[in-house]
Amino acid sequence: MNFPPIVAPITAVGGAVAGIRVSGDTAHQIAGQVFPHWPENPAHLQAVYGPFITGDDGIALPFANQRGYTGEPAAEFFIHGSPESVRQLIDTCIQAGATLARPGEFTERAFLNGRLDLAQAEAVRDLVASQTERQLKEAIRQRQGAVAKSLPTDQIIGVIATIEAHVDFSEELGELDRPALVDRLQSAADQLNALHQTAIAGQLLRRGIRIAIVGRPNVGKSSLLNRLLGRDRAIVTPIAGTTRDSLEETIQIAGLPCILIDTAGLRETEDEVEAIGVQRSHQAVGEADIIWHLYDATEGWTEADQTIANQLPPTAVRIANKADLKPAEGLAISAVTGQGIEKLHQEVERLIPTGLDLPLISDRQAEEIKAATQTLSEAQIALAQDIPADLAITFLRETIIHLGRITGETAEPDLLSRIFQDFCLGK
Ligand SMILES: Nc1nc2c(ncn2[C@@H]2O[C@H](COP(=O)(O)OP(=O)(O)O)[C@@H](O)[C@H]2O)c(=O)[nH]1
Ligand SMILES: [Mg+2]
Repeated sequence: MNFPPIVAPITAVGGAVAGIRVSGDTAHQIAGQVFPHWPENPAHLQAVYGPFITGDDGIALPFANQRGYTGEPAAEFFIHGSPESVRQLIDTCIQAGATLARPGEFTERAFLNGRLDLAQAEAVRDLVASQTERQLKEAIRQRQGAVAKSLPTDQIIGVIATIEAHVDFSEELGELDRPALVDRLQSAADQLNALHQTAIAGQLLRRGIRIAIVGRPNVGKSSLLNRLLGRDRAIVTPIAGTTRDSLEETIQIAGLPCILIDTAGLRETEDEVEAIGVQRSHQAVGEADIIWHLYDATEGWTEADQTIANQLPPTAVRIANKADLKPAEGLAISAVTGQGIEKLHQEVERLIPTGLDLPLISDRQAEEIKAATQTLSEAQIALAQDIPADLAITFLRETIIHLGRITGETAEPDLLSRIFQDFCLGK
């Protein structure tokens, strides 16, 4: 294939060291022009230290054809992290024949060169963006190919082959065993359904779990937020109504990304500013994945707490706070001493259980799986009834096309460019 050389920084601005990658058919020649110590026959991954023609010094790292990230001959340079030094080296590479890479172009090349499938390429983006333990773990698993492995593509292709053989050699092979094929397709359908069910957890893992902390004034909502954050973000006072606006903080709970929302409370109020806060609280509750309804253990469950509970969905979790002052039934915690807080961690973990065999798919992948499930079931219907087998083949081919869009085998160019556009420069 013909891949003109491209160049871009691969590290973010602000570090002590900066990395730059050149990739393409003539990457090694370009490296030779900007780095005089570049070896005549560079060995894969054999780093060389020396000066660049820009004046800065650093390390040049060769990648042999089909061995590096992009699958093309490539070179990576590590120099001092000065933005000016980076700019000069990139300019020099451009003068030597490279063009500046588009965002995502390195990964796009890796895909075009067969180093990654499309789901793996998307996982690279997730991997780089991951900020919590579970996000990282899931992105690594998907970058290793977990999505493609979980698709029943081969099973479906097997069924297509069986039907085609019978269409072509109907005399030799006899009647098509339609019920057996419907069964084989059902196991593929079950697999697709199971995979589709991971999409909700996948979405939560990518966007973060929204947790609204609600309750009447002074029950300790802000104190709980501060306890979970490990620092004093929200103002805590013994005067009711101090948190007039909702506060949002992103933290990691049980390795999961969580957006905690300390609401202003849900009480009726004459104060105009507080009223806006109350309005926002209702919105936060509506958008939340988890609602923690705090009440004061020293006062017990009061009528005012019940009034709030009546405005909440039944999924809201009742939590007795200030359990250090008075023991309470059910889920009891203390925002001050930290007792019982680990039970809240478990509440969060339930949304994205650990140890799932299947990858947590993205919304895009879920859409294709849904479409694939649809055409697969039409193929089953066609086979179950006395409809010519060609129609079933048509539906099964459509199914394969939908699944192929997940891995990129059947992805149209505009789908590819849409996906790679989402990447940052240097990816
Ligand atoms: N002893 C004890 N006091 C608490 C606890 N949580 C909050 N408080 C106190 O209760 C008061 C109100 O807390 P705050 O977090 O501002 O309540 P909010 O209005 O619901 O946000 C403050 O004086 C806190 O120090 C707790 O678990 N134990
Ligand atoms: Mg508060």
